[in-house]
Amino acid sequence: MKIREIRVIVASPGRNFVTVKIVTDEGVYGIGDATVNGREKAVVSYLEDHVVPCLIDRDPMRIEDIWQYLYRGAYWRRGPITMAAISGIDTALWDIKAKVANMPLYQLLGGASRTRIMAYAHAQGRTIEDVAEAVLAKKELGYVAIRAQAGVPGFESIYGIGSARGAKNSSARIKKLPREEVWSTSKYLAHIPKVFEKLRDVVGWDMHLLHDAHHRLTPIEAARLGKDLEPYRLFWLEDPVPAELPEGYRTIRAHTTTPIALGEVFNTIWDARVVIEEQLIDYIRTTSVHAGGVTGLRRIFDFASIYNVRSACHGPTDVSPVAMGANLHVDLWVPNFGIQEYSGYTEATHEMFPHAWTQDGGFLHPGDAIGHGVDIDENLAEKYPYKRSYLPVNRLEDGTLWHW
Ligand code: CS2
Ligand code: MG
Repeated sequence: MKIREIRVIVASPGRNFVTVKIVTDEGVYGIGDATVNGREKAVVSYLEDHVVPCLIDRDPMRIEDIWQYLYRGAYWRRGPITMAAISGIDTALWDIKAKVANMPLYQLLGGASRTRIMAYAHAQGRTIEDVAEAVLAKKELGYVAIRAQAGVPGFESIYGIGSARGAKNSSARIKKLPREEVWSTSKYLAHIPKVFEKLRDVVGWDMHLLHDAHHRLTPIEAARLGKDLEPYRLFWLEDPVPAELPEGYRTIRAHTTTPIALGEVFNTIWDARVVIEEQLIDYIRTTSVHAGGVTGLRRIFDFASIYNVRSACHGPTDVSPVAMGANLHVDLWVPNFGIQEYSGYTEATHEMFPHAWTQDGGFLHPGDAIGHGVDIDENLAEKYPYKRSYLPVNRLEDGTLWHW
């Protein structure tokens, strides 16, 4: 079997997605997600200009060799663009291999370790009452784990609660440039414990509550937040501190028993090494599209398993239904499974990516179709052309650029 053609499809059924389709000389094909939110075209060029020409006529069964060829062979290793390109190719190759083997991907990985996959939903609101209402609405849908994000009094727009009506620079939105938000760590730290106090009052204790700090704190601030949230027994506190300096997590760990989750911007096992090896985190949140496909993800989760760190694939709306499908196969197999993020898709996205994976209340399953079970409708994709779009940026009240 040989790789005959690789197509890179960019479409925007509500948001931009980059999808790789590898077609073999025997007609079997595979699909992979290669989306990097706000930098989509860089991955397209990396694939079309540099990767695709090297793979034509290669044997698609040699997944590991192709992974190593693209990782080691490029000399310039790691980084979100390179690794998303490798991820797209790798996931498509696993799809092909599982189709040839005539089995769902999770069988090829070693078979199911569980019957269903616990997912967490997002709930958000500007006021504490709004968040409580949003959490109850997700509970009604059958979720047993919910991430709660709240507005901070005095700020128009903040991470996780969407762009407010009055968001500062609406002219930026009209020009489709990054929106700018304002942030104050001290106001946030004073407010968030009150949010979770109220949420426990409202939903009780038989519900997993999660919170995402989106890399905005210093280690000692995160340690304080972890301590202040201890009475509310969070499932986790996510991304408290940027992980360029993983040693900072030692401070957090030394001060709080609130579980810590990290990894959505990690690309490789090397990014995750210190925090896993020193048991500084409880959940590793890498995802197939950003951490080297099924091959990369499996390697990270296996490594994490010997340090009591559990899996928690990143799964926001910018991780396409293709990567979601691949994640779910890994989730069903992985012995040290923790949880899967699921924040849903637009109807157009579901339609453009027909998928075998299913949702039942707060639980997901990859399905039993052969391969990873997700396809792309290329005719529909043509109807949704790429739209330039950016993530917001964040500034402190005095204008200093801060982490978004
Ligand atoms: C987030 C993401 O899902 C999450 O936990 O942190 O929404 C993240 O901001 C986006 O994926 C960035 O593209
Ligand atoms: Mg996050």
